[in-house]
Amino acid sequence: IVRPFNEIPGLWKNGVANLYNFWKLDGFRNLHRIMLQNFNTFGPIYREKIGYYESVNIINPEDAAILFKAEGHYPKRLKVEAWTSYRDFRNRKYGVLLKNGEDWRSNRVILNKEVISPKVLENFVPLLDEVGEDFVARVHKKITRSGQNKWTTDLSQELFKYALESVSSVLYGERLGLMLDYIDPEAQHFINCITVMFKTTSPMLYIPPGLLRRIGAKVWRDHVDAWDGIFNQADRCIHNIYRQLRQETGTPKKYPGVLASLLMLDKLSIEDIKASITELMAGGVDTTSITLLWTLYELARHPNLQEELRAEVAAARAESQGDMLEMLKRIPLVKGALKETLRLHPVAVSLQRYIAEDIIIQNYHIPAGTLVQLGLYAMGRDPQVFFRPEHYQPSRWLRTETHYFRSLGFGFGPRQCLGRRIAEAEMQIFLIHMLENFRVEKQRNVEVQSTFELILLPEKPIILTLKPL
Ligand code: HEM
Ligand code: 2DC
Repeated sequence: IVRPFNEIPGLWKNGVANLYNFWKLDGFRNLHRIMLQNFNTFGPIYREKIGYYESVNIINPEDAAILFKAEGHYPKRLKVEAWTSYRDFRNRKYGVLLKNGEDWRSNRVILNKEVISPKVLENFVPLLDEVGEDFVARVHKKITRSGQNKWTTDLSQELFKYALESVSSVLYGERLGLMLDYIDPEAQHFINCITVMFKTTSPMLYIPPGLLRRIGAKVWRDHVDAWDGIFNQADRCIHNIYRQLRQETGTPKKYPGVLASLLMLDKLSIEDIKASITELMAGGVDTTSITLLWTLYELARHPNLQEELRAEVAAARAESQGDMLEMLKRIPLVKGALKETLRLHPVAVSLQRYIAEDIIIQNYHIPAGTLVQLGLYAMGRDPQVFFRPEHYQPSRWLRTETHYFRSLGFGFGPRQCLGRRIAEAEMQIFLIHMLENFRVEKQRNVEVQSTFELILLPEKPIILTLKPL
């Protein structure tokens, strides 16, 4: 017999008291650990209310399958009110990230063709390969300058630049020049703004931004400044391309980038295009760079695995005579490594949907309209789901274990990450070039944990040493 919604275990009766306890536990930065602990206390399903944020949380892949089958035609994630409030406040259009319903679907279908369909990969790969080569050249230069035949550093700023350069080259078909010694201060400002934007979002998941705005709270003001910086920089890039396109006559020979393709296609309004391009540009920096940093960290901790990956890349290079598109088809272990990184260090602590129909999970009835969250971080570390979850083992993604609803780092279905193809190609190409040129080592044996700043980030700097092979 199915049990009613109100019997789901958890703390959901007093949102304000729960918010107070959450705050005491420093929950704004520990969300992932608190979720893990809640699953330990309540089992594979629990209900929760913190401030005004109410949800049902699940952890099992089989339950995730039920959730995504009930997502409906217009899948809807948790509404991040800080982001919609900013756009309402500044009178800016929502892009695909924030749109819902038919407006979301019609925009998403057109964007899919230009951003995530398999056929665009051949356009992206040469652009991304060039950025990868420039990154390697930059590291070689740093190593030479150090005079020690190695470079020891916190790579995060370098990786932010690599990621912004990569996503920009694909979106605009042009280089920003971030792999050079002197970089445009505006670009550096854009990078800083993204970090601040994410960081200031997390408290506003639980305290309504409208309220914070009325009382003139600092988080809200910092959040607005951060988005202003993001939009200003994106507007400049977009305007540049728009102007070039209007001056050009005839059709260009080479691939002109996602933005120019969308403008020429003429199926979305300019305002819709601007809104989504800005989101793609902002979404393409911290996500891939942090995932790459975690991957280098894991490879530094597992030197034998690092050699195995290097051998795979060398064989792939030989078999494909350097054709990068071909190479990407011959590196299953490198792809497994990226999946393994996202399992242990996911960018998104959870996936969520407002379900479109009633469902039954763990024998509890859950009514349509409920916000259901899959605890992605908790699932990745659950020994019931992954054999020896604490082991970083890329080969588990090759054959041996079942993958059913287990590889969800980019989300699922029609609402999954729009930047997925860009992110995957960019990260694979980065690892290929790094493995071909450098050995990655780590100083001492320090474990680095995650901290929640809307996305999960390393809680302290990761210091790595790069040595030429
Ligand atoms: C959405 C993860 C990189 C742009 C998402 C979602 C996840 C995610 C989990 C929500 C999916 C869902 O609800 O099912 C990641 C990870 C990345 C990454 C792990 C890299 C390691 C990127 C990049 C871009 C991007 C590089 C831009 C080029 C977006 C956009 C959405 C999204 C626009 C919203 C799509 C929509 O609502 O239709 N991402 N992402 N992401 N991501 Fe990413
Ligand atoms: C954060 O409880 C934790 O890809 C919340 O590229 C639930 C939640 C909702 C939406 C998620 C967010 C979490 C993490 C960051 C995500 C976001 C959807 C898209 C965004 C996963 C899990 C991200 C990083 C996008 C960001 C695009 C940019 C323009 C802001």
